[in-house]
Amino acid sequence: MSYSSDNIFAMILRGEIPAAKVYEDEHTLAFMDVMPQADGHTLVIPKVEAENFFDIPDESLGHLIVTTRRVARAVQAAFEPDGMMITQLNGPAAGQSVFHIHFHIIPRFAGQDLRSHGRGMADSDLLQEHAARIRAALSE
Ligand code: DGP
Repeated sequence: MSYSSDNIFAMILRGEIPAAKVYEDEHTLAFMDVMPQADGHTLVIPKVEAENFFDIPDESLGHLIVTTRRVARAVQAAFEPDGMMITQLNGPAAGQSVFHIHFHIIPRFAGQDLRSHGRGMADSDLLQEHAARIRAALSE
């Protein structure tokens, strides 16, 4: 499959649909997952057109992983989870549903199961509140 620019994350990058943004720079964008598997579930995407881990250029992957760690540190500070999952899915068989590469940052709380992947829309005010908490931690 080759990259298609009509995916939902490309639309967010173009400003065609809204997102609760937490961080943006020249190469990357981070925003709240609209179907969070846990509170604080954040997505990080590159601005380059790439479908998955295999077709993203090395340099862009470098920017993407550095931003992912930066945002993950802020999520850690904002939500104080017991652990943190950083995941990245490639292909429908692996569960990928949006074909613009992204890393998931998913806080894990002891004894708390994850909510289902890609199901159940969160309240948009709550997502904005969570994004504000992460942005505050980023600027500390
Ligand atoms: P994956 O299945 O790994 O491709 O993850 C895609 C994630 O994107 C999934 O957790 C749900 C989330 N998602 C789907 N549509 C939207 C959207 O329109 N906005 C936001 N913020 N997240 C979305």
